[in-house]
Amino acid sequence: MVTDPETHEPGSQFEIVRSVRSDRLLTALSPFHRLVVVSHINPDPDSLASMLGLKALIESCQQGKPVTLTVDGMIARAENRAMVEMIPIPLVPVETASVDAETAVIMVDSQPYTGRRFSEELAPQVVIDHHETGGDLNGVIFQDIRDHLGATSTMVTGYLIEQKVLVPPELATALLYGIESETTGYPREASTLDDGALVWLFPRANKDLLARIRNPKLPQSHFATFQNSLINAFLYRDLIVSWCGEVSQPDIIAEIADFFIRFDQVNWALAVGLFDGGIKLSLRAAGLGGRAGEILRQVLSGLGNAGGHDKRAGGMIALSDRDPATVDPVLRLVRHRLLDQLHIDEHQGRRLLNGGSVIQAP
Ligand SMILES: [Mn+2]
Repeated sequence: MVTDPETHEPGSQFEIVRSVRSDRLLTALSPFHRLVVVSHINPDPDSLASMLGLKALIESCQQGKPVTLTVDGMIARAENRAMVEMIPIPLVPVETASVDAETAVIMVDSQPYTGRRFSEELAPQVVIDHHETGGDLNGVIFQDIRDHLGATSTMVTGYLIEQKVLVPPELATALLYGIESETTGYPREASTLDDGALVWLFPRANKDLLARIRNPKLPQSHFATFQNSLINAFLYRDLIVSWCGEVSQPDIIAEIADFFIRFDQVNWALAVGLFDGGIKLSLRAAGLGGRAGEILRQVLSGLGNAGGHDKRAGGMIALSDRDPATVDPVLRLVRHRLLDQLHIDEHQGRRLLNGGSVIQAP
């Protein structure tokens, strides 16, 4: 029997007249004639798949209602680009989306006023998210915010199951990858609902397509950033800090943090890089009760924005210019505050790697 990832009840005896979340979502949307879906900047597979799933839900349950999916920033990581190249996701730049009194804005995988968007101009009527970073929900008529879940795609999969919407292989693949990309790394942040959704989606997904999304070709800049991050990695007790320098795409900072948290001598990993007029940071915590989101918020307090969960967090600091005289003091302050938060003595720092021999090409 299929377990419903939304309620986690297999064919429950409570099925009588229970109003499920997707019913309330659809009721909230029914007075509107058009829908625009927005997410955070540089959308990841979870937000892209959630948008695609909502489009399928609305097109099935409120037929004829136009649904516009928008993109803010860039789709950068090779896996994410592969996903949107192989699964047609009709995205328009968010600044071209027009909204009137008959249009509802749905925000997925983010909340208003959390510093995760370029503009707050499109105020949502509906917010569907799993982040702990609370936003300003003024004027929101339907919200489904469950921060114990690993992915927004899990919620959207639940809606599709509740409404018995046909999920074609490409959509199942997108939702599966949306959940998987948020929950596969270690430390893992997923709930039984995420696992239930993965189990439901797997037989419906196109596994060849999934394999191609998971393993895209990588540009030369990817390896250059890894080289930089290894050369400039410093150990402070059980924390590793990697200064990646200028990066060619913003998502690689999270990949570097995921890479270093696997080092067997650390419980914490911070990756920092410069991208597009700002500093991007990713923090990982390997241990139990890591509080990564809370710690990064403290570290960036007054400097920028941060958000995330206990084990995985990200943040951004805007810079007025790229002069080392501007950048270096900020980086020093970030390191100082993080060491302070983790009660680590600054003098313990040492390079992860020293030298290494360059061999002549044979
Ligand atoms: Mn997400």
